[in-house]
Amino acid sequence: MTQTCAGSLATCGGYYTCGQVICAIACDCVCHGDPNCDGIKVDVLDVVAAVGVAFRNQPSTCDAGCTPNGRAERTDVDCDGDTDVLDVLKMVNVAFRNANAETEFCKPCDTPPPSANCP
Ligand SMILES: [Ca+2]
Ligand SMILES: [Ca+2]
Repeated sequence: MTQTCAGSLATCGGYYTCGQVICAIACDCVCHGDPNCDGIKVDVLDVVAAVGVAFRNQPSTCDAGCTPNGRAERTDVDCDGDTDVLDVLKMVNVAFRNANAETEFCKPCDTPPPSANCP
């Protein structure tokens, strides 16, 4: 994915690799939708983790280098900036109803979520 570079190399920070005009996004979201980051996306442990964030005040697990906005929640699989019942439903669909994580989940690299829970 490429994105027009807004400014100088400094503006791009650690997230973009800047050319003169184009920034290539070095996006690494391997744990998105996989809160325990065991490479299995999604199983019951991931669903339990998302339920904890959505309903039990558990802190979000955030990853840097995963969105132009800075950090993204692993359990915010619809990229609206928060982990709630909709994210839990999407994860349940992938874990137990044969939904495809590729189509069910948003891509934080392409759709930068606001990062209110990931300061
Ligand atoms: Ca997992
Ligand atoms: Ca969400």
